[in-house]
Amino acid sequence: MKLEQHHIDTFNTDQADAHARAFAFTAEKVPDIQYVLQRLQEFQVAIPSWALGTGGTRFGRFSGGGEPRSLEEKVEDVGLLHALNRASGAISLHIPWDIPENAPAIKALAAQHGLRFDAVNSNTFQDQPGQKLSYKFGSLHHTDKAVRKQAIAHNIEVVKYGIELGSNVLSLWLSDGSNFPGQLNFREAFLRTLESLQEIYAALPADWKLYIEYKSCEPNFYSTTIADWGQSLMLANKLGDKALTLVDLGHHLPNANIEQIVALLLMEGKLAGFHFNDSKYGDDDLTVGSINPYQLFLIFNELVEGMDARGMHHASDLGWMIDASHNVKDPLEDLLQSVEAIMIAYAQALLVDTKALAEARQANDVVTAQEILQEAYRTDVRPLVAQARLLNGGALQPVQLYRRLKIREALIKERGLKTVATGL
Ligand SMILES: [Mn+2]
Repeated sequence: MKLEQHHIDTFNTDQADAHARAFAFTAEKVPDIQYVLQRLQEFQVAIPSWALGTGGTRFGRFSGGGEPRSLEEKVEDVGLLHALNRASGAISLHIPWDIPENAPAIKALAAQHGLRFDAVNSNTFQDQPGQKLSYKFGSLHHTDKAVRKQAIAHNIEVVKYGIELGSNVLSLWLSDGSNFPGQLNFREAFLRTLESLQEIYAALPADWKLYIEYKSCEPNFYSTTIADWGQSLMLANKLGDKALTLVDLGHHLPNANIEQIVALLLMEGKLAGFHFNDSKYGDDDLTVGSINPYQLFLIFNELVEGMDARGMHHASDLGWMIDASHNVKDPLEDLLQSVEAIMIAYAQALLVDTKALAEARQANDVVTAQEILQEAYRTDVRPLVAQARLLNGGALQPVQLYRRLKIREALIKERGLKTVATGL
């Protein structure tokens, strides 16, 4: 299904007066409102193809109905999100869950919805039907060279699909690790991983990048071969300029200071971008901003400051993607909430009085420094985000309109109640 622009326009007209009052109230306090609106209008967050279906846990999976049955339907779902919020203009594919059989046709379909293809993701954390060798004991770090070769070949094949789709990033996450002390020689596992990555890196086209994601634990419970940003950065530095460290918010040990990690990776020119989600305990894959919105704001504050210091373009010089899974929510509603939370945190970061903050820091005026950050964080920027969306042709209230138009009901009618999208 495809949304008609008149549905959005009619809905916006109904809300126009209330929105205009709220926008005027906030905008009046923003010194350069045009700058903020332009940045918000440009900012796009990629939607992963695996987040469009209801996810499960190791205990079970409860599908919600109307889930996309094919890659084409996944593109249509992201098209719906983008029509509503005008900030979801890219889709990130996971191979082999979503193999583009006919790349020109899928590219054309995406273009119809105003979408481009973001990073392509490889998968060596599970065995596929008919696969010759198993990844039970890892992939790129495996003790058996034949398994490593198979995993390397898979990554190079993913790049090939990406080239057909117009992507220019291979995003890589390994579940490689160990479950028990003694199982693995850490140093040798790391060096085997490096050697495998060198082969993949050598196969990258000149204009491509390799994002190396890290994760502290799970599915392995004793060690992960790329466990933290230091280990990822070591690999990225050894590989070369095209290799960068990807930060997934849920992949840290509890209470890690992620904003500090981000600031330093950015300073080194080694930050690839983000996988957004939220968590309370571990890699919980919760809706962005649902647990710790202040942390999200502090991260964006470092991103904006750090990118400005390096003269980077906020929207296009880092990779922005959601990486989450939804057990109990309608995935499309969840993604709308997640993108909204990201836009809110970004808008708040754009409001920080950086000059006053630098002065307060120089003078060691701790109270003023904290006040400046919290002043921005406590500003209700939702009308600014809504105004940017309105200017882009999106809906003032995407979730409300999604429900009013009964989009999920229409998708269930079209696709059936018992559809299960590929993914975890
Ligand atoms: Mn991730």
